[in-house]
Amino acid sequence: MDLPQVKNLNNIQDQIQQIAAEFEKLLKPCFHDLGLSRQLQEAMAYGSLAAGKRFRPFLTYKIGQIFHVEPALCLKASIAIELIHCYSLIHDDLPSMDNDDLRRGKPTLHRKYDEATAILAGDALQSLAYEHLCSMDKDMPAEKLMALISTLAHAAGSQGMVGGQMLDMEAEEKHAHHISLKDIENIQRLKTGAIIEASCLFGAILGDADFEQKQAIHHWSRYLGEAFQITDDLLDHLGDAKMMGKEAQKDDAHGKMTFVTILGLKGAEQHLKNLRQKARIHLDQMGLDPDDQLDDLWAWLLHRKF
Ligand code: GRG
Repeated sequence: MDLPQVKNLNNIQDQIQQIAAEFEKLLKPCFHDLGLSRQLQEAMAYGSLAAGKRFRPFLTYKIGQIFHVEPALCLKASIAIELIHCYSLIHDDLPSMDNDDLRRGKPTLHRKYDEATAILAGDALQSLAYEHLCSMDKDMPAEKLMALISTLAHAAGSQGMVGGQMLDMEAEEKHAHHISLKDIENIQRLKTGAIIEASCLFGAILGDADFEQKQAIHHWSRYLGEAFQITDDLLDHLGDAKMMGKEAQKDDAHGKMTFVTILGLKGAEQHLKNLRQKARIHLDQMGLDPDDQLDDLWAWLLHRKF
C-alpha cells in the first residue's frame, strides 16, 4: 500500500485526506453480499461511504506509526471503529435523538430511507464491526485480537459511547444551572471521547506498546477527545453548515449545554489551549519529543472547519 511517509509531509490535512482515501479503498468492499435485503445493504453502505473525515482510522494509523505497525493493518482494524462510528451517527440523527436532516452533506439515513431502516442499518453496522474484527484472526495472535475486540466493545457500550449519550439525554432534562463543566466533561469523555481513545489504543495494541506507553496514549487521547468535542461545539456555534455537511447552530436552538455555553467562546478556546499543554506532557512518555507530528494534529484540530 502506497501510504505517505509522515516525515516528508508537513501538512496534516494532506495526510488525513490521503489516509482517508486509502481507508475507503478497504472500506468499500465491506458492503458486498451482506445479506438478504438489498435495501438494508444499500442503507449500510449509504451510511458509511459518504464523505467523512475518517479521523478515527487516521488516529489508529498515527499511533500505529509510532510502533512501526504496517499501515494497512492499522487501517484494516480501524474499519471496525469507523463502522461503529457510522452506526452512532445514523442513530444520533434519528428523530428520537437529534432529529437531523443532513449528515456528511447528504440527507440523513432515515430521511433517505425511513426510520426503521435507519435503526436496522445502524444495528447491522455494529454487528459487522465485530464480524470484521473476528475475520482478522489470520492477521494477529488471538490474544491481540481479543484486546482489540474488548477495547472497542467497552468504548462503544454502556460504559462508553452509549452510556455518554444516555447521560447527555438525562442532562437535557435538568435545569441549566445544575450542569457543571465536570458534568459536560464526563458526558463528552464517554459519548465522543471513548471511541477516539479506542482508536488510539488500537494503534498501541497493534504495536505491542508496553503498559506505560498505553497509559500515556490513553491520557493523551483523553485530552484529544475532549478537544475534538470542544471544536465540534465551536463549529456548531460558528461553523459553516455547507462546509460541515450538517446543520449548524443546533445546540443553541435546542438550549443544549455544551462546552461553549458553559465556558463561553473565549473560555472554550482557552480550555483547548490548556488541554493541548496537558496532552504534550504525555508525548514524552510515549518516547516522542514535543515537536512530534502528534502535536501537529492539535494544530489541525484547533483550526478545523468541518
Ligand atoms: C443505540 C439509539 C442508539 C444510539 C447510539 C447515538 C449514540 C448511541 C451515541 C452518539 C454518539 C455520537 C454521535 C457522538 C458525537 C460524536 C461526534 C463529534 C461525531 C462527529 O464526528 P466527525 O466530526 O464526523 O468525525 P465525520 O462525519 O467526519 O466522521
